[in-house]
Amino acid sequence: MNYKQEIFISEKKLRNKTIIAFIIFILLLIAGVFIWKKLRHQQQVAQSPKSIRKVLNYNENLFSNFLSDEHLAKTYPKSAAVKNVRVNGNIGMGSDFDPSTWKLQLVRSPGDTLFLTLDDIKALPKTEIVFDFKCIEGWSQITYWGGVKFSDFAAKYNLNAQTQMKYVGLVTPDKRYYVGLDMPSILHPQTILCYEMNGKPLPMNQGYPLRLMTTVKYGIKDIKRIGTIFFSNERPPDYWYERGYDYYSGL
Ligand SMILES: Nc1nc2c(c(=O)[nH]1)N[C@H]1C(S)=C(S)[C@@H](COP(=O)(O)O)O[C@H]1N2
Ligand SMILES: [Mo]
Repeated sequence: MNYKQEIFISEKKLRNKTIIAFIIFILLLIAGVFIWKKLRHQQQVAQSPKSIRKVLNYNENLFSNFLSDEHLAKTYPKSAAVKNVRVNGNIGMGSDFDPSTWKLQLVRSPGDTLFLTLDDIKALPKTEIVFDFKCIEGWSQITYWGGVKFSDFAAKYNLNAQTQMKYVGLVTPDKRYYVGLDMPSILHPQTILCYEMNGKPLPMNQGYPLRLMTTVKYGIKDIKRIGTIFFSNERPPDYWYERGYDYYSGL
């Protein structure tokens, strides 16, 4: 090979390499555009209201199937419950109260109030629960309670229309302490109208004759000494909400 031939061959090689590199470049460009278009399409699908609705429906199902009914708070054996249950909060618990004349006022609608005795309530199926009670102030205790599931109570007193509403309000007989709960929380299988603690009637300072007990809220919602129960589509007044706490106070 002479000098000229050598230059010619290497020029040819170089040209071939350039062509191959160019083809690869074009192919990659096409692939890039293709992938980009595909991604953009997927994003548009994801952003369309229809698919957001789908995701929401999916979440809704997830919540109603897995959380509200199946999502039960951890429970404990009775032996794990403390004997000395802390007493916290005495608003609406004044001594001007005669338990012997107490009746629960169940306001089914304005002008339709049932007056129920403790025996009426005790006649319903009893539910017991041992769980870790939590006060919003930062302490907790494993405690043991007995009463009737609010949902059983609602079934017994034909509260079908009432439980279609959004909220329940509960008030002490002197109206000084009051709470509002969203309907799913009051109908939760671990929410009870409670008349026993540690297998005995509620002590006076813990809400005798009847208090609320729920695993889905902080203790502020567990109103002691219930006088009246009513239903509403508006948020019922709530003592601690009025003082800056979260209305739902959920756990
Ligand atoms: N009537 C009434 N119920 C009440 C209160 C209250 O001050 N008055 N305090 C609440 C708070 S903040 C807590 S933590 C629990 C405490 O219940 P216990 O005293 O049985 O421990 O009751 C709740 N129910
Ligand atoms: Mo509390």
